[in-house]
Amino acid sequence: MDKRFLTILGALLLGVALSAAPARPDTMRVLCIGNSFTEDAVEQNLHEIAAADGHVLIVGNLYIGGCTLEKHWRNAERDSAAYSYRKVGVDGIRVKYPKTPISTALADEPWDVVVFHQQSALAAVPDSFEPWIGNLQRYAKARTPRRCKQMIHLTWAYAQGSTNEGFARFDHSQEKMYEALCRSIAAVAKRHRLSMIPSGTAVQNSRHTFNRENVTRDGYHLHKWFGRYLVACTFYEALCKTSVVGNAYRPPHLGERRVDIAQKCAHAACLHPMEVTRVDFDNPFDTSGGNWKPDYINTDPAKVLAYTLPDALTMQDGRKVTSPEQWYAERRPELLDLFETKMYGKAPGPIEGMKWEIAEEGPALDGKALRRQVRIFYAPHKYITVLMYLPAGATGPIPAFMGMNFEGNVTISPDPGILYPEPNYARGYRIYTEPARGSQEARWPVEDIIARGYALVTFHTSDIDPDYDDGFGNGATPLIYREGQKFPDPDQWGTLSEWAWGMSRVLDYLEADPDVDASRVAAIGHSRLGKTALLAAARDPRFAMAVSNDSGCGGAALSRRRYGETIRFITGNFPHWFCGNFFKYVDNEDTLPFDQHEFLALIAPRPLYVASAEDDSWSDPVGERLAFQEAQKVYDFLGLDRGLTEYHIREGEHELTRGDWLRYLDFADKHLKH
Ligand code: GTR
Repeated sequence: MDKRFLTILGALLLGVALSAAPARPDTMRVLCIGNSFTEDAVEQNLHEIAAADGHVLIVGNLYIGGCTLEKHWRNAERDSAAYSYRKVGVDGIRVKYPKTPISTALADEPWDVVVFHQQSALAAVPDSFEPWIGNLQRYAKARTPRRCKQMIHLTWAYAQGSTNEGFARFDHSQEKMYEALCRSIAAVAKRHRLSMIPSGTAVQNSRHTFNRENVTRDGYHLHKWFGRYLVACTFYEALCKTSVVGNAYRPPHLGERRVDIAQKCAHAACLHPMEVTRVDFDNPFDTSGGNWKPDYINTDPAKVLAYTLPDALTMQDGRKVTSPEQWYAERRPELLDLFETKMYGKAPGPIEGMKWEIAEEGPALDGKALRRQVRIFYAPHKYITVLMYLPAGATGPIPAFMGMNFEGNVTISPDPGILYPEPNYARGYRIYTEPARGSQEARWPVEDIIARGYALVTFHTSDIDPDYDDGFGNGATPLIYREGQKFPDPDQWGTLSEWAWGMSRVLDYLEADPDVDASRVAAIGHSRLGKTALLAAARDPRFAMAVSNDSGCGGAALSRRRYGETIRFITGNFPHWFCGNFFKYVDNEDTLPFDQHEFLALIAPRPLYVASAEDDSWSDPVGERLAFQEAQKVYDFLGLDRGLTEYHIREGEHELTRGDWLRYLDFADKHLKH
């Protein structure tokens, strides 16, 4: 039957106007019989990538979430109008046609390619394809032009730690799932003479090349910018047989480096569809190993470029700060506002009527401590699980150290009483299994802390915002959104600011905890969490003290020194940490209206401890010390005692050690003990 007639018939049946593309010889028409993985793969970017190379790609996706091949076949057999048919037309605009049967979509265009997609966990099970794939092939063949090619989608393995039920089939192992997918799809492709779109390998390439966490957004669906672009690149190259490397299309919100990585990983997958390739890319800092190329990053003290620091005691309008009162009333608020709007992003205030519940309490550490675990609800279904250790038998409210942890409360001590997060709550982040218990113990000398009469208060970053670039959709991020807003404004919070806000919410709780004196709480943190502790204390004057351990770039280190980690690298590796305005200062440090010495000065008049490590050149120990010394000048100007500020540099690497803690405890003894 004439295809145009069928199209018109289909359109009439749907009551909408589906239209065949004008016949340009280089037009390619691809129809997917798919599901949500297909939605991630082809409904965005693909048309644009092809257009950048001068191709016209018409893309159709017959969508049912989680659809299996068996169900596709049943739907075909009954001609059931079960699909949301999405079509990206010649103009690149995506239109959704509800309640469409497969037959109508097959008749909608003279398709050049039909791609079959199995449900993501079943795709690794060859038996699950039979006899459905053969039936569907025949069904499609009878309704498409003779030249129409048929393909199969090699989908991707889930993120390690994914809570998708299908993951159990692979013992929750990403590698096992990937290998099973390859075996299964290769066998099906051979048996049914299908060629393959190796998305699963592209995803795996990227995991091995760059960052294991960044490809998916919830543990199995693709990250909205990076993962989707990566897989669209793979489709493009597999369909159009043109290398995607160097393609000029730029998806929203992806830096050049991740575009480069995605293109190369997709290309490598098309060249070697069944093996993982770790691609070379222009990566000055290898996030997996910490090796950076010296030509990109300066770690040579002799090569530090000249710079002039802004004067902490000069207002933006050029006026000199002439009195401590003026500092507190004018300059400090001005600086805080600049740091909030140009670097970290503004956070909302406290949560009205915030609720909490004691989830667990009991003796711990051989009776030396009382362990208390508290859930603090900051949004419906969102809460922080705070883990506290208090010296057993403490009488009266005591001072405390509050610091977030990187990998979950269970990692800070082998104490078997520490609660695991509820599985669904940790969705899409790392898996919490028994072996993780105590894995970060060396950073948390709990016994020393309680023996010295302090409470330790800690919680996991993920409870506020998981530490990966998810497209600003998860964690506390959406709390600030107006209706319809999907992305923070350029001056609204990034993850560091969210975490700091979370520390303040925990302090809200401590104000109600009778055993802790909330007016004597030190904010402490290592590295990215050192940046966070400084921000929390800068913003929230209730914190009585701040401790920055190796906080480096974006923490205690001067940005203008461009030594070790720079704004370019930190925003490239962690685009979610800062607010949008901060990106203006990439390679443009001299135009910053402040530098980090002024960030440290925001802690005054409270005690401030900054620490560095000799071998931690990535954090620029010299830049940390210089910033500290400049901040001290503000303390001096304010007439504050020199004992309120302390700095140390110790031998060794980027780490928070017991030795560091012992010094912080000594310092706290001077300031937080009555
Ligand atoms: C590094 C990052 C640093 C620091 C560190 C950490 O990869 O470049 O800014 O935050 O991570 O938090 O351990």
